[in-house]
Amino acid sequence: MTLIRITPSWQLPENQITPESGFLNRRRFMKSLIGAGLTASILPLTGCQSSSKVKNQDKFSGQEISNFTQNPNFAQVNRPVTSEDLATKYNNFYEYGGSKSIWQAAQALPLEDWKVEVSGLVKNPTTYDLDDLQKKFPLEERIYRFRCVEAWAMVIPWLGFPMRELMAAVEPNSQAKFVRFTSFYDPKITTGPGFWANGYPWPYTEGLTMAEMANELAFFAIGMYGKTISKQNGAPLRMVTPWKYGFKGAKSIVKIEFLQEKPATFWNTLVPDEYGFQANVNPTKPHPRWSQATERIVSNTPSFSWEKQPTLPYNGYGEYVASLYS
Ligand SMILES: Nc1nc2c(c(=O)[nH]1)N[C@H]1C(S)=C(S)[C@@H](COP(=O)(O)O)O[C@H]1N2
Ligand SMILES: [Mo]
Repeated sequence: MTLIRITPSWQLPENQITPESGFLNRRRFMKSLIGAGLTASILPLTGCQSSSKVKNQDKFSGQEISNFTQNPNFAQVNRPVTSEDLATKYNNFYEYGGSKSIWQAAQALPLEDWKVEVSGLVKNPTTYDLDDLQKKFPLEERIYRFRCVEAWAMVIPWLGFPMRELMAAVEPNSQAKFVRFTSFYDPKITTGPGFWANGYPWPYTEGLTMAEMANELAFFAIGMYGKTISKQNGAPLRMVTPWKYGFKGAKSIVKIEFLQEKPATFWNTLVPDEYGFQANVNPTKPHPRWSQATERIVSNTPSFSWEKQPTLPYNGYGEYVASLYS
């Protein structure tokens, strides 16, 4: 096993410290304190205790999957696949903490009796359990580029099924224009960010248009690296939309709703000018606080030495998705 050394956040230059939490200015901080009441700040302690009772692994996280095909259209990209160690130890998952090192805290996620409710403007509302999800949709592997809005990039071999297979099963009706994805949230368990995130618009939600969801690229991952997906990467089911910034990819999904109106989403509600609903990877559209022209390839070296490469429009997937936005 390779030993990973990720530079601790206190060693990073200022511009590399978790910019997704960087908007936390004093005004918002005060607002969240007032909104939540100071007593709520003792909650994280209770959460730590309950996490030790939860089983670390079961068949829906970290177990080998054998019955999948490799999709030949997505068998490789023009850079190496990120090591599994790195992809599972450098994460954004605010429910379990505000740093990149949340993989242990995320083991508190309880997968037992998980259900995914698919509802709203559909002909066949369905609640799936995880056995249903693994059996109903043929599984394929797709190697996709991954680009966080913070400008770091990885390459991940996902296992799962196209979102449009699920659409075909539940049959959205003609009124459905948007879909909202909701992540697992339980204030006793998802205590990671601590008191500063009280008053935030939990649970984490994201959304797509119907055309985006029906696109060939849009994918539900239930696995990665040949195994059921790790908790820190969003077990048991997460969204993968490789032409969009990573924050679009809601993890640990419990609900999928087809709607007429554009849904409010987590980051867009908090910081609308930085996290647009559309949020496609775009080198010519800078984030208000940094350029998006280049990206840094996450590797096992200290982050200041990470290789810089030009950002590609739609993260290199323009041939699949550019027509959605013309
Ligand atoms: N529920 C939930 N989903 C989430 C997040 C989160 O904080 N909570 N972070 C998002 C962001 S900002 C990114 S970059 C990706 C990170 O995915 P990874 O940890 O698997 O690389 O997850 C996205 N999905
Ligand atoms: Mo992100």
